[in-house]
Amino acid sequence: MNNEQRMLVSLLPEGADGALIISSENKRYFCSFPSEDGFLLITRERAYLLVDFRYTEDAAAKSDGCEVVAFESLMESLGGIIDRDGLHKIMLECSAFTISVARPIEKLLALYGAEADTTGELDKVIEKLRIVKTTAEVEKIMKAQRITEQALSETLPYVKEGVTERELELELEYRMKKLGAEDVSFDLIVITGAKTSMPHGVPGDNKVRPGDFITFDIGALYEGYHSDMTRTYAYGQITEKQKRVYEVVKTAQQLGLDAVRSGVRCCDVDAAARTYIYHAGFEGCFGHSTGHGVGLEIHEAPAVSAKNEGTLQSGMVITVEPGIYLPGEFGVRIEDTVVVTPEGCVDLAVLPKELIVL
Ligand SMILES: [Mn+2]
Repeated sequence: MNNEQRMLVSLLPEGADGALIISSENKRYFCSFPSEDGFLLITRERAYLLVDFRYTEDAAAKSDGCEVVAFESLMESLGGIIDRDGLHKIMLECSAFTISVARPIEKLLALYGAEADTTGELDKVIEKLRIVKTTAEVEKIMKAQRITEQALSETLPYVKEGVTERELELELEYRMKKLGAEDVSFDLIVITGAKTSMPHGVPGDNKVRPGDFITFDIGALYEGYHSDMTRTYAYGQITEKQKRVYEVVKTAQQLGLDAVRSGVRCCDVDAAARTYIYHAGFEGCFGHSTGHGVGLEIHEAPAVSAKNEGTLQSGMVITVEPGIYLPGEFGVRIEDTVVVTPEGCVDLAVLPKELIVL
């Protein structure tokens, strides 16, 4: 067993004999092998990674702290372990199981006089472990961030009148992968002109035109870890209103960053950015939360939102990304990913945030 597995076991409630994990992110977290199919069963004594023939060789080479079990029938194989190890209560990773998989497992366990815990308690335990990152995890997020910024720097010279959002998006993806990313972190957002008022607009055939804002909300995936960053640039001459909105967002984002420190409530970081935007006359134009955790998933705990009264802890990795969106006109968002520290935070993004006219 490895350290992560032992930590999980130490947090299992009394009476639980093991945890059945199905998501590739959590398999990666607990045994370094993110297979899409099969299960990772972590008991109090040992861990089993159940994989089929397609993955056995790779799993044996890359997995950590577990016994690789090659199965022909997943259910028979799982049943055999439950029976042999005398397991009575197994907690399921509820957020990852579909009903069509969970029901047969409950039936299987019942055959051996065992039961499944489907309360979601295991998900809470795992969240508690994953919410604070180790140095090794932060290094991977930082590497993903370096790739993202390098790719964006290499792509900016391609921003010219007539180039499309899709072309810029492809250029970014190509460069990220060439720089060592295993994938993009999410469907990259590269939007121009009036479409920048849509926080999650999809790149299309819009061509860059003078007077446009261009928003890049982008990230790379590196060894399973995500990065997340947004920069908004101007192309050609923009209006006074555009400049003012940009400055309001930039200041709000800095106020959000300034509020980050271990012990501070997430809702207070949200409020620091939000209040400034609202007081500047843009109430109703910032309809998403200020940030979110980043790690093996692009959006994970903690939510940096008005509703979350939980406090930040050192080692959490979160985004600070306020925006102002004016439908039919334009939008601006600026986002950094930061590591929470006792004194404040370490900003993983280094690209400037002053208004840049391309
Ligand atoms: Mn984000």
